[in-house]
Amino acid sequence: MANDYNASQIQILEGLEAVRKRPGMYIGSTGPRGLHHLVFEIVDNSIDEAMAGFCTHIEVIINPDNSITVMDNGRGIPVDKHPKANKSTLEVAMTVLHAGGKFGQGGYKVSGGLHGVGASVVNALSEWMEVEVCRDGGRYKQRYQRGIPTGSVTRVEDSDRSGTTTTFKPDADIFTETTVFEFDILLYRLRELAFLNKGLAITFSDMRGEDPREKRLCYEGGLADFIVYLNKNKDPLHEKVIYINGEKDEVQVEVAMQYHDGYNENLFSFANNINTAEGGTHEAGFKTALTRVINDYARKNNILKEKDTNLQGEDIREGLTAIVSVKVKEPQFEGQTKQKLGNTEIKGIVDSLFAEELNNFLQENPGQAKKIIEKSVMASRAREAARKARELTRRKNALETTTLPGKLTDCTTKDPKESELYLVEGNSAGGSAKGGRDPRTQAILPLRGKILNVEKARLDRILGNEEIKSMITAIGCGIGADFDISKARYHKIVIMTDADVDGAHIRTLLLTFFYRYMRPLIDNGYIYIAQPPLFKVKLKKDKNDYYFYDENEMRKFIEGFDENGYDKPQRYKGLGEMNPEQLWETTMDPEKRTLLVVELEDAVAADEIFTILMGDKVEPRKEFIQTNALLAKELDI
Ligand code: 0RA
Repeated sequence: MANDYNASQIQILEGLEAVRKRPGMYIGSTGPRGLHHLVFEIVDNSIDEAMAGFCTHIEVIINPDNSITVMDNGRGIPVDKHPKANKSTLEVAMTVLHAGGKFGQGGYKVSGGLHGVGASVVNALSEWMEVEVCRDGGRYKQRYQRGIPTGSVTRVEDSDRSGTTTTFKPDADIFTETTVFEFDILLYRLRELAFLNKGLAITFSDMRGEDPREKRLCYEGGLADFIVYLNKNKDPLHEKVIYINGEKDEVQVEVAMQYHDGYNENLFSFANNINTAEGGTHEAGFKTALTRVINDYARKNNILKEKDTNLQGEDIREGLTAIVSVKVKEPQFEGQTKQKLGNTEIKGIVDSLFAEELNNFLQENPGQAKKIIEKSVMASRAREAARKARELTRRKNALETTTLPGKLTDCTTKDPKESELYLVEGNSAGGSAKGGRDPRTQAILPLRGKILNVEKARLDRILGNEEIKSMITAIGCGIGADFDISKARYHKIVIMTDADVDGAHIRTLLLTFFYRYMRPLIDNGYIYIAQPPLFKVKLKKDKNDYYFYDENEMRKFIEGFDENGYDKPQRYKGLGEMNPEQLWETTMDPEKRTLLVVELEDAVAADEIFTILMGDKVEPRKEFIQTNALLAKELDI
C-alpha cells in the first residue's frame, strides 16, 4: 500500500511539473487570455453540475488580493476515499491531471476547444489554492501550494448545506505579464453562461478597490433574453422573439431569433456552452430549416410568385440576430480551432425542432411574417445589384494594367509578409508618412475625411464608396463572401489616425468595416493600430527630443528637471504636425514603435461593441468607454 501511495505521489509531481513547464500547452497562453482562462476552467466545473441539474447558483468573486473564489451549491465534490488512489476523491480531482473527467458526473459537459483541462491544471498554476466542500453533513477543506497539498482533506465542522467553493491565486512566476483580472472579460463570459443556462443564477462581484461591484446574472427567458440583450441597441422588425427550447434523442436544442432593420447577419452558435465560431451541424440544421420554411411560406402565401426564384439563405439572414445552442452527451469538436460541432445526427434534430416552431410563428403572426419576407426580397435585390457592381470592377481590373488606387504610395517589396499598409487620416499626415516611411516595406494610403459607416449601409452602397474601394483594391483580398486572405498584399495593415475624437471615430469606422467585411484580417492578426505620441519635450542639456504617449508620463519626466532645463512641452494635436522624421522615429520605425494588434476573441462582445459605437442610439455609446481593452492589445512589434 505504502509503495502504491509513493508511486502515485511521484506521478502527481511529474504531472504538476509538466503543467508548470509548459503552461501554454494546457491553457493556451500565459498572457491575459490564459490568466482569465483559469477562472472559466473552474466555473465550467460548476456549470457541469448545473447542467446535470444539481446546481442553481454560482458565485464568482474577485477578491481584494486578485485571487478568485468560485462557489456553487451543487452536490459537492465527493470527499470519501477514492477506491484506487487510497486518498480523498477531492484530493485526486485537484492534483491528478484529467482526473475530473474520470469520476465525472455523467451527462452534459462543458468540454472541448481549450476548455476541459480540469481543476488540477489551475491548481498547478496557482501560488495557492483552497477548496471547500460541503456534503455528507460536514464542511471539508484542503489547501495546496503550486498544486501540492499542504495537508490532507480535513473535516472542519458540521454543515447541512452542499456545494463546492474553490479559491485560487494565479502564480506570478507563471503569469509574468499580468495577474490582474479584468472585470469586463469575466463579465462577458459569465453573462453568456447565464443566458445559455436558463434560470441559473450567477453572481459576480469585484471586491478590489474602493467601491465593490456586484452583478446578478440570471435569465428566466434563456436565449430569448439573450436576443433581447443583443438587439437592445437595434430596432427590431417584430416584437416577439422567435424561440424554441426542446429535446430530442437526448439532445437539448434551444434557438432564439429576431430580425432588426439593419443589414448584418449575427448568428452565434454554441455546443455545451462553447462558442462554435466555426459553426457545425447545429448551425447547418438551423440555416437549412430557416431557408426552407421561409421559402415555403412565401410561396404558399403568394409573396413569391411562380416566376420568382427562391430566396437564398444569405438574403433571409440579412438583419437577423440568432443564437443556436445545443447540449450533447458526447460533443465532437472539429475544425482548425476545434470550434466546429461535428456530430452528424445534430443537423436533423435542430432542423426538425426549429422548423416546426418557425412555421407556427409565421402562421400565427402573418403581419410579422410579411415584414420578414419583404426584407429578404429587398436583400436579394440588393445582392444582385452588388454582384453586378463587383463584376464591373473585376472586368475593369482584368483590362487595366495599373489597378491599384492612385492615392496609394506602394512599397517596393512584393513579399506580403514584410509589407505594411498604413491607412492614414488626411492628406497632410499622409504627406509626412510618405516622407518618413521605409519605402521598401511600407505603403501609404491616405484617407480623406470620414469613411462610410458600413453599419448603416448595404453592400451595394458600400462598394460605391471611394475610400472603401481604394482600400479593397490596395489590400487585394476582395470583400465579404468573396474574401480570400491568401491574396492579401500586406500582412500588416496599420490604422494611423490622430489622437483626438475625430481620429477615434475614423478608427472605429475602419474597424467596423474590417470586422463586418474582412473579418479574417482581424482573426489572423493583420490589423494594427499605430500609437503616435501625444507630447514632445526638448531637453536643453542634450538637445534631444523625448516623446510621451500620455500626460502623466510626460509630467513625471519633466519633474526631474529644472524649469529652465527644457523647452515648453509640445502637444501634438494631429499627425500632420509631425514632420516626416518625427513620424518615422516615433510611430513608424519598426525598431522603436509600439503597435496595438486588434484582437476580437469574443464575437458576441465584438458585435455589441460595434453596434453600440456605430449604431443610431447615442445614449449607450456615451456609456461605452472601456471598449479599447477588448479591442486592442499592446504588442511591441
Ligand atoms: C463528481 C461527482 C459528484 C459531484 C461532482 C463531481 C462535482 C464536481 C464539482 C466541481 C465543482 N463543483 C462541483 N460539484 C460537483 C457527486 C456525486 C454524488 O454525490 O452522487
